[in-house]
Amino acid sequence: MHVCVVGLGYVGLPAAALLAGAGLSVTGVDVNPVVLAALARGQVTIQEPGLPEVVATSVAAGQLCGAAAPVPADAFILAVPTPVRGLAHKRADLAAIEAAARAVAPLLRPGNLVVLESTAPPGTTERVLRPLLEQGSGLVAGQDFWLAHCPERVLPGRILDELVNTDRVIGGIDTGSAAAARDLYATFVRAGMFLTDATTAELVKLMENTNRDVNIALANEFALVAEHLGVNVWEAIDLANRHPRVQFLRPGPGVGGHCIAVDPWFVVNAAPGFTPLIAAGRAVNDGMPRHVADLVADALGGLSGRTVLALGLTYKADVDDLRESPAAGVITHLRHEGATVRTHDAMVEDGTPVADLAAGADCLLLLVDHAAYRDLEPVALAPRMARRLAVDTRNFLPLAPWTAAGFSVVRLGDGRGR
Ligand code: SAJ
Repeated sequence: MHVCVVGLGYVGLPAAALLAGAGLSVTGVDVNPVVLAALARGQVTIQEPGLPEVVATSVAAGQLCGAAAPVPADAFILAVPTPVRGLAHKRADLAAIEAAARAVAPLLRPGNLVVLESTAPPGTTERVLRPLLEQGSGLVAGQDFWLAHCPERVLPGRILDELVNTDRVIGGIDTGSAAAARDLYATFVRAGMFLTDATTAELVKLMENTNRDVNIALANEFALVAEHLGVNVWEAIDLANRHPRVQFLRPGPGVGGHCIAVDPWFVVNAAPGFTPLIAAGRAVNDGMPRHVADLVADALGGLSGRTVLALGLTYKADVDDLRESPAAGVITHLRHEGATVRTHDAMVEDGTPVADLAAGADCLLLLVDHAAYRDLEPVALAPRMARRLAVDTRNFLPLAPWTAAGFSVVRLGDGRGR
C-alpha cells in the first residue's frame, strides 16, 4: 500500500515515519525545500525526541521518500497548517488545506482514501474539502473514494509515543469512509479507535483544546486573584488539586503554540452567539503577556533604561517551536516601554551563554521552564548583574538558592509580601 502524506511538520512527518515503519510505502510532500533536502539525507529539521531515528531508519529502508508535490497513491493524509488570521476577529486560514485538496484531487482514483488530519473548523471536511476533491477528480466521495477526518492529538515532546498509544477519533463522511481510515491507522495505532461522523470529529478535537485553554485561563485568573489577595497561587493550586475532582492546570505568561491558542477561535467563529466563556478564556490568556510586563515594570520601578535578560522564547518547555509564543508578546511590551531586552533560549540558540548575557542586567525574567535552565547558577549570575532581581513566570526557580545568592524573586501569581 502506498500512502502520500501532504505536509511534513510536527504531525505529518512523524505519521509518515510510523506508516513507513509499519511497512507501507510512504511519500512525504512538503513545499519547503529545506525539509525535503533534509529528508533525502534521512534527516529532520524539527526537534522531537525519537523522530530523527525513525525517519533515518525509514528513509534508509527505502520506505519513506520526499516529493515537492503529491503523487498517485492508495491513501492521502493531509497534515497541513490551519493558522488564524486577524486581530479582533480571528478567522481560520484554510488556504493550505485548499491547496492540498486541489493538488490531490486530479490524482484520485476509485477506491482511494483521503484523510484530513489538520485541525479545522467544524464542517471543513464536508463543506470545503469534499467539494474541492469531487470537482477536481470527477469522482463522488463515499461512492468512488473514501473521505474522513482523523484529527491529530499528539503533544509536542511526546509525539511518537502519543501517535501510537493515544486513542483516535475517526470521523467519516459515511461509515465506509470511517472504516477505511480506521484500517489505515490500525497499521501503527495501538490504542482505541472510535468512529463517528466528520463534523463531530472536528468539534471533538476543538473541544479538547478549548477545554485546556479555558482551564489554563482559570488558573491564570486565579494567579491575578492571588496577587491581589496576597496569596501564593502555586501553593493554593497544589492544595485545591488535592480534591479528588479538581484538576487545575498551571498559570503562566500566556498560552502559545499553534493549537491551544488558535483552536478555540474556530469554535467562537462557528457559534459566536453561544461562546462567551470560550472567548473570555482567550482574552484572559492573551492578557497574560501584558501582566508579566507589568510585573517586571513594578519590580524595577519602571522599564525605561533598564536591561532585562529574558530566558525562554519558545511557546513551552523543551520544544524548539516559536509559534504564537507568549514570550514574544512579553518582550515586545518591555521593549516598547523602554527596556533593553536580551534574549536566550536553551532550545533555539546555542550562542552567548546566559552568564555573559547577565552582565549588567537589571532583571532575569524566566519565561519558559526548559529543563536546561535547572542548571542556572544564581551564585555565578549574582555578581554579574547590575541588580539581583529574578521574575519567574513558571514557578520554576528554586527559592532557597536564589535568595541565598542575594536575589529578590518575584513569582507570577505569588502575592505574598507584596
Ligand atoms: N500551558 C500553561 N499551563 C499549563 C499547560 C500549558 O500555561 O498547565 C501553556 C504552555 O506553556 C503553552 C500552551 O499552554 O504555551 C500550550 O501547551 P500544551 O502543552 O498545553 O499544548 P500543545 O499546544 O503543545 O498541544 C496541545 C495538546 N492538546 C491537549 O492536551 C488537549 C495536544 O494533545 C494536541 O495534539 C495539540 O495541542 C494540537 O496539535 O492540537
